[in-house]
This record gives sequence, C-alpha cells and structure tokens, in this order.
Amino acid sequence: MLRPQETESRSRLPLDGLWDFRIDRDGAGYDERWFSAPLQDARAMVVPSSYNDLVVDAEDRNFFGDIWYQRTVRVPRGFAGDRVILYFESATHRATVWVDDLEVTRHEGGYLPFEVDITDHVTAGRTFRLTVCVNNTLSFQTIPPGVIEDTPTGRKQIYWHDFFNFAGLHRSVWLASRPASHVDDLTVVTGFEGTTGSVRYDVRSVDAQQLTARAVLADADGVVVAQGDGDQGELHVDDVHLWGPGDGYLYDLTVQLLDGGTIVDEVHQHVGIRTVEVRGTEFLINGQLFHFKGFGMHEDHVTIGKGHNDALMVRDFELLQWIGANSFRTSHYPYSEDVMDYADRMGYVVIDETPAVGLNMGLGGGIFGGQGYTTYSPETVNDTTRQRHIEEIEGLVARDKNHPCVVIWSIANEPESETEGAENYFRPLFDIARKADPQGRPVGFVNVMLAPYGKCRVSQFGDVLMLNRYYGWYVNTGDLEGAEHAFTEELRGWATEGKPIIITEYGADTMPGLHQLPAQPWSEEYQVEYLAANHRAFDKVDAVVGEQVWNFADFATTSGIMRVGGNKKGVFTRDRQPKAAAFALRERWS
Ligand code: GCB
Repeated sequence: MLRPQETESRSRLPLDGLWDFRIDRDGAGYDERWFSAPLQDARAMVVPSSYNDLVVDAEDRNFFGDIWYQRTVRVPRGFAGDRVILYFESATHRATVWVDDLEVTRHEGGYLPFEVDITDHVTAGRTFRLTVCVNNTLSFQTIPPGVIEDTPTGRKQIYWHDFFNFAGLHRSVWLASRPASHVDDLTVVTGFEGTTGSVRYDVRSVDAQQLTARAVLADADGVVVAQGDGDQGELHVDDVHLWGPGDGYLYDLTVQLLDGGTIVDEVHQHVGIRTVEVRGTEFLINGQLFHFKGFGMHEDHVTIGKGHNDALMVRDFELLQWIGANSFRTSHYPYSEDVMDYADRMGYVVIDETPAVGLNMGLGGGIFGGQGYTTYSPETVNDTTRQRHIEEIEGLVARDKNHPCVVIWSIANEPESETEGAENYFRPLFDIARKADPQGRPVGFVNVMLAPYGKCRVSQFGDVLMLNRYYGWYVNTGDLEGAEHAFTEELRGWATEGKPIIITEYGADTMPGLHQLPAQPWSEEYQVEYLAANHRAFDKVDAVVGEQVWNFADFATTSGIMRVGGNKKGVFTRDRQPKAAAFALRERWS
C-alpha cells in the first residue's frame, strides 16, 4: 500500500477540514444507522485533530466508545475511468467506514494507515456521504491494552501508558485516484562501496501482466543518475551522495508501468542511500560510529492533541536543530507519515516504535504500582493480543521500510520483561520484525527499570539494548550522587552483554518557572543537575552509544497525583518554549 500521491497517473484530494461530529453516548449509532442519513444533532469537528481538547465538557473529553464523523464528498470528474480510493492516515483506535449506506471497510489499530477501493460505489462528478465511526476503547486484546472497570459510579477506562488516550481522525484523510493497473508496493534497499551507491528496488503491481516496469533514479537536482527495466533491479550511482545524520540528501526514484511508450502508472519514492550496522557495542551509520542525541517525543500539542499539523512539526524540528539533537524515538506509536518524510529530509535518525506500550500491569501511568492485574495470562495479554501486536509490527515495517531515517525498530515500550510469561510472549516477535524488513535493520525493545540488568528475560533477543531509567527521579529522588553511582553500576552490568546501549529515557518532571537553590526536584535547576549526573554515568561506559531525554516537551496524561497538568518532563514546555535544561543540553550536544 502506497500513500496517495500526485503523479502523471494519480491524483489526491485532501478531505481535511470541518466534519459533522457526534459522540455516541448511548452506543445507539449502529442500531439507529447513523450512517444512512445526515448526522443528527451534529457539531463541527476538525480533521485532523483529537477531538478531546477541543471540547470543554469533561464527560465528552474522557468519553470512551463510538464517535461519529460525517461529511459530503464530491468525486472529481477527472477521476472517471480510474480506481477511486479512500485513504485514512490514521483513526485512533479503530474505525468503520460507510459510503452512503454501504459499509466499505473496518480497521483496527490507531496509528497506521488503511485504504479502501470505493470505485464501484461512487460516480465521478457526483457526491457521496462519507461516515466514519471511530472507537477509542482499549481492552486486553488491543495494542495498546486497557480495561474497562465497573465502578460504583459507572464504567471507567483504565490503561497503563502514561499519555492521554486522545481519539479521533488524527491525520489526513484522502480521496485518491489511480489506474486499475498500478504499482501497489515498492521496496528499496540501499548500500555503497567506495564512492558507488546502490539501490535495489522491487516493484509489486496489480493487474499489470502486460506492462513493463521502469525505474529512474534522479539526484536532488533532478539529473538522472541511473535507470533500469523490470520489476526488480539494482541501480548504481557514481559519486554517491550518502544520506546521513544531519545531511538528509535524497534521490528521487520514479517507477513507471509502461504499455509500449505509454505511461500507465507512475509513482515516486524518495531514497536516501545509507547503511546501518551493529558491530559489537558499536552502532554504525554508513560505517561510521553514531551517537544518538535527542529525545523520546510525543505527538501532542495544545488544543489539537495528537492531530498532525505541519506548522507545529516544523517548529519541533527547528527546536531539535537548535538544541543539537540528531535523533528521536517515535515513542510510543508510529508517527504521522509527514513526520517520517520530514525526518528523512532533515537528516534525523529515528527509532521507530510500535504502539505496544503499557503491556506492564506492574506500572500505573508510567509509575510504579499497578492495579492488581497479571500481565500475561489467558484472561489478560494473551495470544490474541500477541497476534494484534504482530500485525502492528508488520504494519509499521510495511509503512516505514523505505525511510532512510529509520535505523532501529522498537517493538515495544517498557513491557513486563522479567518473567517467564514475558519471555514466551516476546520470543518470536523479534524475528518477525527482522523477517518483515528487507533492509535488515536492528530490532530491539525498550526495557523498564523493573527489569534491571540480570533480571530481564527479553533483552537477549534484541540487537541493541534500549533502557529507560529514572535514577535521581523515581529512585534516588533528590540524591544525584547516589543516582550517578547506581546508574553507572547498572550500566557496567549491561555493557558485559556486548551490545550497544541507548538510554531511551531519562528525565525529571520540571515546573517551568520554579527555581530553587540548592536544587530540589521539580525545579528547573534540578532538571539541569539531574541531566548532568546522568551524563556523567553514561560517559563512564563505552557501550553507551546514545542518550535520548524524556521528553522533548511536556504532554497530556490522565489525572494523577504525580502529574501536574500532565507530564512535565519536557525540556520544552507544551507550547514549545525552553526550560533551563534546554540550554544545558544545547551546550552538551552542539
Ligand atoms: C516511562 C514511560 C513513559 C513515561 C515516563 C514517565 O518509563 O516509558 O511513557 O511518560 O516513564 O515520565 O514516567
């Protein structure tokens, strides 16, 4: 599945803007067939955005269940003769879609795209009623998991991850056209030897037996540097300009399906030529040592929640550049395709994560102390959950496999990993990710402090060690000397495993504007000193090849006594202004 694009043979029309919207408080929408008529009692809602922070009523904001979106769509006349496709970049966490009265597709999973061919149900030049029912409930069989508990005051949605369960159509929706005979998927694998780059390509097409494929590679100036015929091939590039950290050099690969001299279909794929390798405790990009500097991030902004917005994305990357970061992790779910494209273009290195977060019932909202559930059991996280998890891994790799920015797949964040149940659950998943990725990138998962060195039973399966640690915050609170000592000791243990270690989270909640001398937790000064103590620990252990602070910016969470207007571990505030720690990091990283 390729994202809609504008080419010689394809068009796309964004369906973003104001849609009719209704929260289905009584769960009546399916029975009353809300899709079969204009949505009654509807209010306006923005696509793309989370609906939650746009409304002011607490019950609406915290609602779980069905929410309905509807709008009228006119199919452009120019789409006549082509296949007409609806493409959703995401619907969190699942969706059912109707074209007029007809259900055309369902999709599970809140952060990956899905499409449906609606050619047979619409007419070029005419309108149709598009209805989408989005559902945001979480269960033990969803990724991420959750549970609905009965309480004296009604049913409540519980989950174990530390960010607000934003819902809605978070990314663009497209009406797209493409020819019946078309390129369905495209894979590139890059490499280089000396100054010659290579791009292996593999074209999968539909209904194209009589057509021939042609691949043309152009450099960033549009000069053709290589071309080949056939569904598969390898292109060679003299004097290659590699893609690398801080140098987002992209070639453009045009793939055409030809009927003699006629172009039947054409797609474009930007290509960054680079290699990724783990060698002992080293992490290499293009054969050179790479040290990760950056953040675990969130798609989270004031008012729009998890909605994608280009302006806010650009601001985030401006700040990443200003602070000297070279990388980030898409904690804790796949990010918008626009973010991935922009990371390619800006030369940012990405650890790409599935939405498998909160598979740890020993944690509550990112904090110790769960609510008495067993994580892995036939009644909780079970084989059905794992099947969903596998689909998320395969779906993520399928979507992002061609991005040069992606250098590691993170298959989960902080699952319970110290038990036999964890070992059994995770054993096959790493190989599933490896098998899915034609580029053979390293695969790992993010380890939690509850499964420290010597206790974790899952890290044996990964190619890299990714650790989230809060020495000086959740433990050794306020005691940075003790924190540095304990962290160094643990790192020395992990270093004996002979794999590269990336610290994927370390951070301290900080109220912007709170100043204290001597520094105390929650003050800006403490965040600065906390980071310095952590850095001293990292710098003593050669196997540590990266540091990603938690978090880039403050973000929304569920209510909790450990959260003050959300999680405040941001180095930037939620509206993207620097705390004191930002200047300290800038000095270390620049
Ligand atoms: C973690 C989680 C992250 C939380 C963070 C915290 O370990 O991975 O999602 O937000 O801790 O601040 O507690």
